[in-house]
Amino acid sequence: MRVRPHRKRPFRPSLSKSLSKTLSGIGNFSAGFDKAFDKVAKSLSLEEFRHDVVDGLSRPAKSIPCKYLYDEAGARLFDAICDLEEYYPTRTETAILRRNIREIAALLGPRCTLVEPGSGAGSKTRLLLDHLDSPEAYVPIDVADRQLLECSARLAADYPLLKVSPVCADYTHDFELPPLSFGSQRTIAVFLGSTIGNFEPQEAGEFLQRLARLCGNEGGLLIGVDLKKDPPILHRAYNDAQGVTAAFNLNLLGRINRDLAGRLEGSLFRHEAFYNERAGRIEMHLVSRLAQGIRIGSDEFLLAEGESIRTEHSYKYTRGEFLQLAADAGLEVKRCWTDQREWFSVHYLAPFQRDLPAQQGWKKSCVRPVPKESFLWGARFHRPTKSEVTKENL
Ligand code: AVI
Repeated sequence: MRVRPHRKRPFRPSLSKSLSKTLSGIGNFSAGFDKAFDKVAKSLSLEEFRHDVVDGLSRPAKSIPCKYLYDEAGARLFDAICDLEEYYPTRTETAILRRNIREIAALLGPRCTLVEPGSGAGSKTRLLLDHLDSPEAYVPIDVADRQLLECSARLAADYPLLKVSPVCADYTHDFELPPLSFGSQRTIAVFLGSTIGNFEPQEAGEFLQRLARLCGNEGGLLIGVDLKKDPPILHRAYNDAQGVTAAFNLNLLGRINRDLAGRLEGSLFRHEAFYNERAGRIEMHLVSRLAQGIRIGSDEFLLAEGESIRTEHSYKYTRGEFLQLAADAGLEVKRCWTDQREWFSVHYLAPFQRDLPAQQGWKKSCVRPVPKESFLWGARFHRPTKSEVTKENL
């Protein structure tokens, strides 16, 4: 329950002007690194952070958007999660990429520009860059500005022929991209790590549409998707024995204290993550150990004992569900690779219609007619007909 009434402001900033910062050290990034770093503004303003936290805590079911888990400490903790024995997605996806890298490189084609929202530590990018035929440019996009710039500097040094153009932005909003006319043949969006699962299904569809527009008719999208599996495996992955995921979750409280003059006591919360089978998602929460009042600047909220703040959803898909999500966004699954246990999948998607003028991007008209509809997770999904589900794309 929220104690002090707070005036709700209509707050929908266009990040394209105010918050996203594009660096321009293309081609010689490492030399201008320090200067460039100074020039980068925080990609998420404190004002927006405060608004989202206050808004989320004012709701009957309290929540904070999961993007705020990734400050510098959060990004490092997430990297540590990726190395955990229990957290299978990173390992499994990397193995899929390694096993199929030649075929992937052939599909992506020569002289492409890679655009990678949420580029993080960028380790899988190197695997791609090592195998692609003369990649032209790499555009990593991330909110964790220091990590983004450090990785970009290292890549620029290691791949001297590659134009590296980092963009510090919250890719869940519209953001400004550097001109993508690097002389490359096509734009390929890379969205690995199953981050698509952190969007609500409807948002995931909208995000895929934006990526489709970004890539245009000649381009494509390489995306990693975590698959539905036995709940105990999922439970272990988000409740590791060393407590790294718990630290990652609880770190959000420290960030609120630091950036928003919050007064939250970490020891009064516990990490909780469970698989919600009906919704097909892992839910991560911070649960209050006792009834308490929490202050964030001048706002105060009451939490009952056991009441939780939801900090993340991580949706898991079947291959058919993801095929449908992509189809609704105007994208066709050209190829899908998976591991033997079918725990994880990597898809190569391309727009359905290849004859639209470049830059025109996705249009309603290029989505297949919807013969049947079903309702899953409250979002509209098109159930593919038999003829759409070919062996090749499943
Ligand atoms: C980034 N994302 C795909 C991770 C996931 O699995 O949903 C974030 C994460 N949260 C807890 N562990 C990992």
